[in-house]
Amino acid sequence: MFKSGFVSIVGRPNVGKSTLMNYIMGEKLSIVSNKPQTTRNNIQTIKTTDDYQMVFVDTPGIHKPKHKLGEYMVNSAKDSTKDVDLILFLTNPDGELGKGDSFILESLKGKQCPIFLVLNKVDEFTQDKVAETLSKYSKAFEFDEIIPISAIKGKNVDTLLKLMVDKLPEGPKYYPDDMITDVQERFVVSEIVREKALRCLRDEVPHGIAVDIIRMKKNEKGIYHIEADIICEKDSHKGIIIGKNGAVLKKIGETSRYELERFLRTKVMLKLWVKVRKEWRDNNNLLKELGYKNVK
Ligand SMILES: Nc1nc2c(ncn2[C@@H]2O[C@H](COP(=O)(O)OP(=O)(O)OP(=O)(O)O)[C@@H](O)[C@H]2O)c(=O)[nH]1
Ligand SMILES: [Mg+2]
Repeated sequence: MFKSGFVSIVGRPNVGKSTLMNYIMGEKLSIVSNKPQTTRNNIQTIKTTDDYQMVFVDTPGIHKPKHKLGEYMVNSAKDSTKDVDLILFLTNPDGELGKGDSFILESLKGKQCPIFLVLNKVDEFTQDKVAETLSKYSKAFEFDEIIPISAIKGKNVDTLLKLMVDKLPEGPKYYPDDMITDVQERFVVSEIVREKALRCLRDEVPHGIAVDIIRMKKNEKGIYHIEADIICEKDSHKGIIIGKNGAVLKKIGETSRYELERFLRTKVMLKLWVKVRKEWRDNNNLLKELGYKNVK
């Protein structure tokens, strides 16, 4: 019997949703950073084996939105839980059940599909905290399974995967065997640059940046020429992104190029510019241009 189904991964920002999906896929398809609100779109990846096909939806962290981009992100995450076969609710075992998680759990009440509680980052917390968290969460919501894991170390992820496969219904192959994601190459390229920028920047800037690929062309020698704008909200941010003597921008460029070459499996020439677009996160037209589709 062949099994298949859709699995949505939801939770607050920064709990490790993208890290978990990448680990299960064995490939980095969704960007990761230690800053909250890293993922901005639902990113679908597909794992196909002889026995099953699982389609994962990595989602933006659910938070209180402060601008249109935030609303788009939270709506995307919530939409992902409609019509799926399984929901993984991720959180961290810090012993608390705060407002953010209560809000998400409230929105999951009444869903027909199984819901797992996945306590990620057990490597960072004591056994006591894990136990305390388990008891608080299992009182607040009736989960179908509860699994403590470490997505970064892969601890217990095999067990989680087995439990997930158990819950999958019998079904067809929705996608061809060799398809691992539904996102376009150009999107991954812009995300790689955004991730490197997030990682090179101080806390006040990251939420306010976007990356726009303005050119991406392979020449006859197989070398990719890529040009991209890093868009920020303020002149002062532009200065920070460029850095003293261009040092920060250079580092963003170098680290991006390294990963882009691995991803595209060829040499890459990368040019980056920094542009200021005041309040772009509240500008519908700019949001659409930047690929945040269906902004209301
Ligand atoms: N110690 C530890 N850190 C982890 C683990 N999983 C993820 N992280 C770290 O937590 C941070 C956030 O990880 P992400 O995967 O980007 O989290 P996310 O839930 O996708 O975040 P958003 O996209 O912002 O909603 C990164 O610095 C990860 O390296 C884990 O199991 N243990
Ligand atoms: Mg993420």
